[in-house]
Amino acid sequence: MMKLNLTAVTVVLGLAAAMFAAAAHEDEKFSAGEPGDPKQPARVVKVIMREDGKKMLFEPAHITVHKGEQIRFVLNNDGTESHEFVLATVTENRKHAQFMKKHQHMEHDDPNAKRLTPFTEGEIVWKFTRRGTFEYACLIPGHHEAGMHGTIDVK
Ligand SMILES: [Cu+2]
Repeated sequence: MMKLNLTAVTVVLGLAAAMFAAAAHEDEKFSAGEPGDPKQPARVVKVIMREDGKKMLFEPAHITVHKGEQIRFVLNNDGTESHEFVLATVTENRKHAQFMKKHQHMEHDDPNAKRLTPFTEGEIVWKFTRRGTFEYACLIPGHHEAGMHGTIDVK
């Protein structure tokens, strides 16, 4: 009887933790702006993801855009590992990176993020509606630390 109760409590706690984790991930706000409209004109910005020895990087690592501008990010993974491009504030990306360390299976399918396997290309259309400094980063564990981040200044 005692054992049964403990099992039930464990299951309930586990379920609650999983629900909380899912909610935390889905409740993302897009501080960097909003998903773009692919039918509207957009300035194309090419971003390459690759490794260089022990380093991992984005090229370019700095982009300037104007408030209200829509950008079509054309992402190319020229590396030999999977990489991702996650657009958010620095704080949001740090929190998200911590979350991903605990949930390594997690893959992004959000409008502000794209994961690419080696030698593939992808796109994100994004409208920058707020001034400020935002970040694009690869949140795969170890990649940010290896240098995989860049900044976007919205003026
Ligand atoms: Cu990466």
